[in-house]
Amino acid sequence: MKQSGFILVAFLSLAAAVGQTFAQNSAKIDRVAAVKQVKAEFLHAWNGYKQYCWGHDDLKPLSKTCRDWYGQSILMTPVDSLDSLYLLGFQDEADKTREYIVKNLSFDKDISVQNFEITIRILGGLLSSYQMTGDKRLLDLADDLGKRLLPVFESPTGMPYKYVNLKTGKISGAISNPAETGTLLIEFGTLAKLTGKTIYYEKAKRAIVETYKRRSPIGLVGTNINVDTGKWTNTDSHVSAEIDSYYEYLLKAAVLFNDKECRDMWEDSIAKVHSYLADEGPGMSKPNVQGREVNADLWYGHADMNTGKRTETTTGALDAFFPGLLALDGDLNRARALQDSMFAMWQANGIEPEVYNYRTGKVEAAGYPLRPEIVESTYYLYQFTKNPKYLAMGKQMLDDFIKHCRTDVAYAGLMSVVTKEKTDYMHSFVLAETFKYFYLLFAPDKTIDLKRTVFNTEAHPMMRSWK
Ligand code: DMJ
Repeated sequence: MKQSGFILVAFLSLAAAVGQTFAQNSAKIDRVAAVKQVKAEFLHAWNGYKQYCWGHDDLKPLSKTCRDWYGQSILMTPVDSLDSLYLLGFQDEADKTREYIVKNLSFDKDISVQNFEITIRILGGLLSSYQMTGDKRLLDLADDLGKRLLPVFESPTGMPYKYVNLKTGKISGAISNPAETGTLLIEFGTLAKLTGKTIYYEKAKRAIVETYKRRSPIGLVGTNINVDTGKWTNTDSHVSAEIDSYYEYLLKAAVLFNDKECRDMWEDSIAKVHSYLADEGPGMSKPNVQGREVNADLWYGHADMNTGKRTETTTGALDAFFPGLLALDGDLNRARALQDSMFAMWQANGIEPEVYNYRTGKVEAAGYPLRPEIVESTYYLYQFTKNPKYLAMGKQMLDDFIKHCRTDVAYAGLMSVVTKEKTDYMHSFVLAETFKYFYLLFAPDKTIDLKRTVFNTEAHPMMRSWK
């Protein structure tokens, strides 16, 4: 357990009271029934993708048309979904999908892809499915992909360019961000361990170290950085989009690879995040848009990375990974308090927005593209506390998710959490992550051994199968 200040202790009792009331008001959750429900809904979404877009990257569930990210398919949804199919127990479907992937997926394509997205979704998906099945063809695909992505690291700083052409190796995109320069080590490191090719580990490790090295004198990182010059082009610091999973991978690389340097970078960084980004204490929140009080007193906002001065009091759906990360680190006091805040943000509109101002209670970006982070945190909180309150929280989220986002053929994001108007897109992470974390929350406690397994940021489980 980490240190907590006086203020933290004071408001935690309030947050705990809120949590208790919620737990008391919640009927006991029937986990077996919830698992059944999650599996049925996962299948509904998967079948919709299959019916309308099999072989393409993603389904557009309202128009029932398809989207390929780069004009030709790299089987985004099948690869991203494969380990979920296995984990949720759809063995036959998974085996058929695996055969399809192995026969049809080729990276010998003249397309310029985004290294970060391809790494977390495709490389991560291939590696976890390889570990689940032992099918060496998946590891060969991962190795081929890894080799084609390697040119991204050839910048003067060692931090990766954003894009690379899979056929020619041509790189582009010098203005990047910590999430894209620092969210690679779990996948490249695992690839190194499984193939014996240490270069993968070395390149991704250097990228995260070089990002850390450029932290400000007060220990924060900004939003955008030029990988050619190493200079920041946007000094806004936070735990949200473009930075979030940089912090996630500092801790997770320490856990998965027992990497002491990553552990030290994490310890140093997280202390600075608490110092400069946390807003804590009673009375933090204003009444929400529907006029109800938001009972939560720990939030993480934005500050300038050089001065530490608060710039925004906004959070959102992406930030909701943070309670789970704190729980993984053993910081359960903050994790519990922040999870209560995030759930309050969810409850404000019956589903969470992309950007929420916790001082004013205003929704500042109303979309909800079916993000998983809050469910992920609920899963970690339950695993590390065994408090049934988190099962009840998760069930509420599941019911809201189904109510507002289900369509006749699959699931659709929301244009606005206020109006609940839908948008014509189902990201592959719905099957890779959102349903997986719902499933794991309600599944038997030991389904995943969190001592040996780390989830990459796309929820692909990487198992420490090496010494
Ligand atoms: C996913 O692709 C990953 O979780 C990533 O880290 C953030 N964005 C989406 C889900 O919201």
